[in-house]
Amino acid sequence: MSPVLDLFDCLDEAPGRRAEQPFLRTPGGRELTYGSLRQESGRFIAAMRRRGVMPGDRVAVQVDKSTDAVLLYVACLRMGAVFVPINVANTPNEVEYFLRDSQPRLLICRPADRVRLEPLTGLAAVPHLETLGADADGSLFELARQSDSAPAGPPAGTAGALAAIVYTSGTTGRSKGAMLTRGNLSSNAVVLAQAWRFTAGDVLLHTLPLFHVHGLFAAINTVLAAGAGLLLLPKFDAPAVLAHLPEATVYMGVPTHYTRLLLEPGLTRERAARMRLFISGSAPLLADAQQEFLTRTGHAILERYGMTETLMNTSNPYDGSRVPGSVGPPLPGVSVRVSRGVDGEDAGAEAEAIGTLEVKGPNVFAGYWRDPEKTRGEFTADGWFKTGDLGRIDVDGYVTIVGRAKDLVISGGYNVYPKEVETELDAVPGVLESAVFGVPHSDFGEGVTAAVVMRPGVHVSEAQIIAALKKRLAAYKIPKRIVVVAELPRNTMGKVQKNALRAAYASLYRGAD
Ligand code: MCA
Ligand code: AMP
Repeated sequence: MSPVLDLFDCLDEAPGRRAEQPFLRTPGGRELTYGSLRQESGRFIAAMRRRGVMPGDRVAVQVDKSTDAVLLYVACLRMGAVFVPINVANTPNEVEYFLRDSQPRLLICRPADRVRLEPLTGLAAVPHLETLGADADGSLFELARQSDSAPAGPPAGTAGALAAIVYTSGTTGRSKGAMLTRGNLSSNAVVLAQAWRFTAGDVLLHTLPLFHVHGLFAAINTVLAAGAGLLLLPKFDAPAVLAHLPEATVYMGVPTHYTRLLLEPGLTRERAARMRLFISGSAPLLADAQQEFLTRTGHAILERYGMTETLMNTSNPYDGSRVPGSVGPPLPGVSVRVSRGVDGEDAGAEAEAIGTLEVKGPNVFAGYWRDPEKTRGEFTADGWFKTGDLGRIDVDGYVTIVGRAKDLVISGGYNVYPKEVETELDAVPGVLESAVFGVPHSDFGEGVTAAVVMRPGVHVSEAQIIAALKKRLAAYKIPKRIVVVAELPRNTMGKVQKNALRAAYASLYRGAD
């Protein structure tokens, strides 16, 4: 593959890009052209420089989704700062860990969170705290408003320079910062824009959060790479999506978005008539949902497969067969192989063998922030990244994910690592031990579920345990149900048998969601 131009260094130089080309619009009436994207992000660059932010400095951001949040992201990338997005659902306890680990020069939070996050900046030695609201407000917004738009400066870096650190939990329960480079972001955006046939005439209806790879990189960077437009909604809401479909040409969502859209009688062929593409990812899309969507709208949802550490790996084709249940062939420049678990032992020759999927390509991250040991453990000796997903590749090169080797629950497109929840559960007074697992949930795909063993003679209610967890963990990680059991099922080695728990509680949410 030829080297890819840096997406952010050449923001306004892309072929065919004109300053008056629309970039972003909100239902509230905010509009940005590509010219004003450059101008307004330049004000955020100036504001951050006034707080001493230099290329390579981390900027941690926990703000509501808004036009200014997009401008701030673009500003960080243009000036070579390292963007560290934080889910707004994360509790101060979780945020403190991200700050201590990433050591940002600047933390930007919602105006209302300033009081509760200020003490953390002291604890984690973060030099500056500013705020950014969703309604053109906040101290950083004011600082930007009072600043002249600054140029990005010299090209921010080589393909290997760090662009973002995105935290992802792990099997040990401790979050790790995935280091994504400018080359990772640029190459993936260019490949996706081509694979999904984005043009300057496209409008992406954007309802995803801005603190994950899907809403941030797969969505916004692909739009930037094509010089296309965004219709930015503050969050996913099925009636709002239907209301705005006629103004858009592309939609990207997680399977829960599609299941919720299918519950709307207004989802019809006529509503979707102007759309050219619906894309799904982050979690498995059920073939039934795929089929029903096709019947209702005439559109075959295009499913793709990605990861925080690798950005997008595979995609069903734009032209050609979009196979329900498959995530499609590897994207151009990306290689995927099936390994049977021993480093370097490629099961590819044995057609359709199931094993762990391993990935190589310009999309694969540079490792975990300040954790070379963990990084080494996630790569094979011959340099492939171990995804922890189980899959097979058919004779036409299509990848199908059949399960996960990693202990992970995906709820509504959010990853929940059981170990992190178990650690907090075990710390609740009265709880002796716990096991967290996922079982089918018609809205979230999988529902986070816990089995707990209580200390003898102690009674703590499910509601009390949930209240204790909510102080520590983001709400989407909280088990939807906690069942009290006399003991956890274990194998002869003493290991908890989560399969047995998944089987025993498989119907827990049937009819209840
Ligand atoms: C919200 N809640 C959830 C979830 N979302 N519980 C479990 N799982 C969830 N995903 C809980 C809240 O904590 C709250 O609980 C209650 O539901 C209502 O919250 P609200 O914010 O109103 O929920 P919602 O608006 O209905 O959100 C559901 C959602 C959202 C729209 C599906 O979760 C979402 O936008 N998901 C997308 C996540 C995403 O972008 N993933 C990409 C990761 P309580 O009432 O108790 O407070 S990137 C990735 O995976 C890779 C790279 C890839 O391939 O893309
Ligand atoms: P994250 O760590 O949040 O980036 O989530 C990445 C994980 O989401 C992958 O390792 C897969 O397990 C899962 N995932 C993403 N896209 C898909 C998909 N289309 N089908 C099944 N699982 C997916």
